[in-house]
Amino acid sequence: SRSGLSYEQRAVQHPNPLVKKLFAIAEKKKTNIVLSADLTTTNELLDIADRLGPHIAVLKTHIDIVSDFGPSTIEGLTELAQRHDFLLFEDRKFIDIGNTVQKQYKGGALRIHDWAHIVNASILAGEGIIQALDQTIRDGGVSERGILILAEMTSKGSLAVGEYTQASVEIAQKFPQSVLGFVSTKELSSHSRVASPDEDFVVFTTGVNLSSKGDALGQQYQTPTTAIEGGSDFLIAGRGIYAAAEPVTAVKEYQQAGWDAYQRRITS
Ligand code: S5P
Repeated sequence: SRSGLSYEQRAVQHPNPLVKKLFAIAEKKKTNIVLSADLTTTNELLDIADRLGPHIAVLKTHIDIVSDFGPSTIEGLTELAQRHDFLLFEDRKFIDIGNTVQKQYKGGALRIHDWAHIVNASILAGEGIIQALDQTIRDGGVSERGILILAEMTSKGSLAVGEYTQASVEIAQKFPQSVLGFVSTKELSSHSRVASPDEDFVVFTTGVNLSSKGDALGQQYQTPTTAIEGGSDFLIAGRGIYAAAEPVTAVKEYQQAGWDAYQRRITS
């Protein structure tokens, strides 16, 4: 792991062009925030993306919750991602057999591969799912596409622990061209039996909130500081930011907390 280096140093050393771009954005905008923009209409989604775009490195969508989804949703997101320099992450949580997942990724009404730089997948069904997504990425004719493996979950009673999490790491290591890293609550290199010294998987951590410990449906939160101290590289936050009375003020607080914690980690 290279979690003790600056984003700039990691950008220089990383072999994957999409990860290089992600680290370069973090360094330039001084942010490790991934906004979980769980808004349910195109207008609300694009409005929050435009207002908070300058403060985030990645915008994470659940595109299937947008009630009026259509071409203008994607055109708007793509235009804002370029204008404010952030990446798009569709939180699709692919989980099916490889053949089905390829269709869900490339086709359907959502055409996720066309517009989302990053997607995530679970390994419940075995490594074929990652093989399938990897194949689509390598044959897809579009550069800058990657996968995060959902190696843990933040919800109470999650079964993605122990050997399951370890298997997530081992499958990631077999597909280094397209697996960028993990969605997990902490750094996972200790779960690997065969970590190579120059691998640098990126850790995205969800369940991040500055003022709440959880919700009524099992979500469990930690703070930006504890997440970064635990080895997280990018903080995924949703309601803590977009549902705040002043989302712009809130995103700046998360941005500062996440950035300061990362600087402390790499200088200590
Ligand atoms: O383990 C997980 C993985 C994910 S991707 N726990 C999560 O909460 N998520 C997602 O992160 C979830 O689907 C939601 O979009 C976001 C958390 O939102 P928040 O409002 O609780 O910050």
